[in-house]
Amino acid sequence: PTPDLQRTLALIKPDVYPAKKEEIVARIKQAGFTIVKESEVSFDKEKAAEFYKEHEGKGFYEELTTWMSSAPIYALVLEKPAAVKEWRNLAGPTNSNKAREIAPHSIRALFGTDGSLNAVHGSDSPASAEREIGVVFGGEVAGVPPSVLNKETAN
Ligand code: DGI
Repeated sequence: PTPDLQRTLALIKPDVYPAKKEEIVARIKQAGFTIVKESEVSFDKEKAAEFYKEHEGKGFYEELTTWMSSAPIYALVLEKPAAVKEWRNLAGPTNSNKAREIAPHSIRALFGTDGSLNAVHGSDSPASAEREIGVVFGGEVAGVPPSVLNKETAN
């Protein structure tokens, strides 16, 4: 049977990019993800607002979108069975201080600062992953991984 291969979006945020990029990418590979696509990207304010539109109106939205458009970031499309959940587990809790308490080996525990400067982003559902990959890279790498389609037609 075909494993439930999924894609998710990872971002290495301005607090740790570029300084910690190689260490973080090494952990991603170590955890068994395939990197389908990767690139430095720069969000302008409009792109950051589109990316984080679910948070529009919240107290931290202005600060978040200003920060994420203030410097280059590094974006990766990761593929693995259950990639969405697996990458969020490796990233750790949103707040890096909480991460250090309950997930000390997570990326946010190791590289993040606090509840807003937290090193990495991970999509929170397959639907979010598809939308976010589209926002960052355009449509061509979003959606069902071709490897799943290939396996389904091959077997
Ligand atoms: O999916 P996550 O990145 O773990 O968390 P999220 O989608 O709820 O929030 C997106 C980002 O916004 C998060 O990585 C950091 C920031 N953020 C979330 N909640 C707060 C926050 N920033 C501040 N300052 N305060 C918050 O309560």
